[in-house]
Amino acid sequence: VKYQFPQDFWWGSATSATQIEGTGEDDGKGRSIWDHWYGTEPNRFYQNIGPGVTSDFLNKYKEDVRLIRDIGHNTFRISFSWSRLIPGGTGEVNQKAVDFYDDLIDELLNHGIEPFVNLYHFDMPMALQEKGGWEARETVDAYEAYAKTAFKLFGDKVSKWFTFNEPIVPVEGGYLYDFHYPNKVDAKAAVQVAYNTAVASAKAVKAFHEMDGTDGKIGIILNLTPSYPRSRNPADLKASEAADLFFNRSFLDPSVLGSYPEKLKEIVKLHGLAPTAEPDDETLLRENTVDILGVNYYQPRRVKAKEHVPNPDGPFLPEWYFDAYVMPGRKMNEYRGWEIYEKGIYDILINLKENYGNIESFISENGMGVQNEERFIENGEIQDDYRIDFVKEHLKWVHRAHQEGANVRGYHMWTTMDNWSWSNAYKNRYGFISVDIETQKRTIKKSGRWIKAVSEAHGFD
Ligand code: BGP
Repeated sequence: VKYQFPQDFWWGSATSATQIEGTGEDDGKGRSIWDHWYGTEPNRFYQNIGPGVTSDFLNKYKEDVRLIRDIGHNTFRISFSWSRLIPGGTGEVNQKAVDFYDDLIDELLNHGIEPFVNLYHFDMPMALQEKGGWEARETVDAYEAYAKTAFKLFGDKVSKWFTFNEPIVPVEGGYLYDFHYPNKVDAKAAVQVAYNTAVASAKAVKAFHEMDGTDGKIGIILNLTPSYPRSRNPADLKASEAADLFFNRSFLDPSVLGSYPEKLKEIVKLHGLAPTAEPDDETLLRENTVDILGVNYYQPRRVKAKEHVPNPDGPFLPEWYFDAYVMPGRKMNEYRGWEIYEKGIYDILINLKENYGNIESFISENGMGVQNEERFIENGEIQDDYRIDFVKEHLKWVHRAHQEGANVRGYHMWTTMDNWSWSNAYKNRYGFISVDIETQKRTIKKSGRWIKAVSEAHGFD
């Protein structure tokens, strides 16, 4: 085997509750912001199709666990739906949800698959959103209580926990660029939301480490979009550094190093955006950094100096500091409009090695959404060679980073089986396993057979 990975490398894929479970009837789930947004307000997204039934994991999980075993996974990421477990956001626990997650975890363990559990994947309980969501400090307390409940219920079976998936995305989507509920444009709120999320994460880390008899690990999952300047000109370099501060280091530094970059604090202060904090927060953040980091990597960010000075009377956006652009001639996933730059994954891992204490990490998402994959069916199987190539080319760079000493422990693709997506519904399909949304029939794609062979050989040629 030319590209050999360690015997204990984690091979798997990732999912999230809202995207796979389906709401379920009579199961006591409270509403999340997604149920609300798609259920009661028209929104501007793809055909206005909400998460409703999606891939019906709630009912199909036993069959799905067998399929996950059939594609050779030794690990698999789920998220808990906060509003399923605690319908009101705080208070009473929903026993049906406990039974569901408990049985799912048992099922995975019985099939030799280690569950990775993420506590929050974009899905704020509506009951808490109505009281301000992440803008409100009470939500931090509610989240801490939720995390403790989850650890208490499942801490004896689950040993890999994650506090958040891509916490910068709800900041951008909900408070800057209008693609998540509550879809405002308000930089002051955005900074407060980011800050409260980081504090909530540190509180969960602290609670986990203080729990009796746990030998598990707790981490955070960040979407890192490495910033590449157009040139070595000081203005381009500065612009690129700013983008990195806003979109990567805003969570990477507090989560892994325990403090915010000074330059980011300066910018935030300069614009009068400093968040409201509590006196103990600084110590809390410093003392409760994560054990492990999940890296979601989809695309790089190409950055150049601003060509036009922004209007100082307009609302503040990070783009006051840089222009993003698409580099001509680059490989693109045209379905999503994202550049494909495989070396980015290596640059991230080397950066973690050199500047973040070589923290234990894994690739927690990387993948390729493609439209109308039925086109590629031959002998009843989707021939997704493009996905195999995509994963392989990224894995080659992961391999190289590992060879050079990066502490990377695994690779999870987005996603296991085709599912609903936040703003594109079912348009782009990402799975190793296809799902016919009408009939709920599952079929393993060629890439599913391929990843099984890779995990069995611990690598590929
Ligand atoms: C990540 C999210 C996933 C998933 C993925 C694919 O940012 O963590 O939940 O949706 O992106 O992106 P999309 O579904 O928007 O094409």
